[in-house]
Amino acid sequence: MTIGIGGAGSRLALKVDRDATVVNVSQTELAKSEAKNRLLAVVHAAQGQLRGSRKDPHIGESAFQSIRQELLHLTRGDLVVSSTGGGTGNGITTCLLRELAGAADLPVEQRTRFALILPYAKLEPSEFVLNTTEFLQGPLSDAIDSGNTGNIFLFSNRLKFENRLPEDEYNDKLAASLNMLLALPEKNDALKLLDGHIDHEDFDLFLSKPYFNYFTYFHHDPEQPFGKQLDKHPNPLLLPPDNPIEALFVYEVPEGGDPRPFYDILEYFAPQNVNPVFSVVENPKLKKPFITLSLLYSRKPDELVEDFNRVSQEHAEAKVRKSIEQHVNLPKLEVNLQTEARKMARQQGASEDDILQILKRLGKLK
Ligand SMILES: Nc1nc2c(ncn2[C@@H]2O[C@H](COP(=O)(O)OP(=O)(O)OP(=O)(O)O)[C@@H](O)[C@H]2O)c(=O)[nH]1
Ligand SMILES: [Mg+2]
Repeated sequence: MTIGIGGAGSRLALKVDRDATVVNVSQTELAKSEAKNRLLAVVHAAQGQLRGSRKDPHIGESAFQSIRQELLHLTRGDLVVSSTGGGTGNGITTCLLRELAGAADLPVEQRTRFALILPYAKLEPSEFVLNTTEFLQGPLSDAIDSGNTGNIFLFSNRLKFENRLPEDEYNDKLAASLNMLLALPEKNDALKLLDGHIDHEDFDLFLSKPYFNYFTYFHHDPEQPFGKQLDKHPNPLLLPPDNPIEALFVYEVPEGGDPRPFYDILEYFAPQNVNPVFSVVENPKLKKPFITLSLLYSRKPDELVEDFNRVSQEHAEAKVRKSIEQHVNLPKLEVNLQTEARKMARQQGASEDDILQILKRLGKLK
């Protein structure tokens, strides 16, 4: 089952899985949710209970205690969906990650996967960016290092802001994309197998590794080099990947289609020392081959944070520039050096002419 934490996490989790459990500190938000399964985390400050944690992760963290046992139980082996910018999702997920970092080695089937929604630093409030930076650097990094998490999906809100998409529509896109990947085992079951093999266990094993997961899918053109096609068809909803450590793909060919181009894909990965897990299946509904590819990569959270800091720094500078231009009319300072020098000389009781001459000799005055 899927667990959605906080506002964004809950909305997306329900789109990924209609039976998802949603978690919030805000009674108001929980009451609005269509979820059948809702879990209220209790905050001691009365305001938080009604208004959420208002971007303060400490409130989410303190509320975690009230649901600790239940949440740990619910999330084992499942998918947690949360944003990293706000207070509730960030705070509660932080505590979950700390628990994982401190736990003894967890068996594969108990590892939690995380789908995280990162803010678009260029256009979102700086609190969201700061919360995210701390989250990536601290709890996420420690949990990954402990080896106790499953895959981590880093979704970005970039496209939502750049294309001005309504939130609901964007959530539909994110959910549809993630479900393309998560539905692969069922797809494999339903279609005729031509080569390779991925069963549910292989797939679960892949998803339970403590790496970032980047995936994309596109119609494959057997005439074109695979790397070029991969570059041409990124998944714009996810942060771009680093060099892959592992890969998994399902290659679908139309009825009677040629399954052999999948060798090109294996060849593409060979120099990178990656041996993909794969299956080749026949899909009678297709006219052209189609590939769904997932890459596991490891990226130092520091590097992620650096990207974030760079963008948010530019963002902050641009904001300051803009507000200066808009609100502050700085009088043009026209300093006449000769007048200033005379003034200084008078103040110091020196001869004005002597000072001017010295300055002229030094080339400071014309
Ligand atoms: N894709 C997507 N992003 C969202 C949605 N709602 C909020 N966000 C993003 O999530 C971040 C804010 O986190 P929320 O999930 O609203 O916050 P929360 O976890 O409920 O915490 P508080 O409201 O601060 O208590 C920002 O980066 C928003 O742009 C949503 O429905 N979809
Ligand atoms: Mg909220």
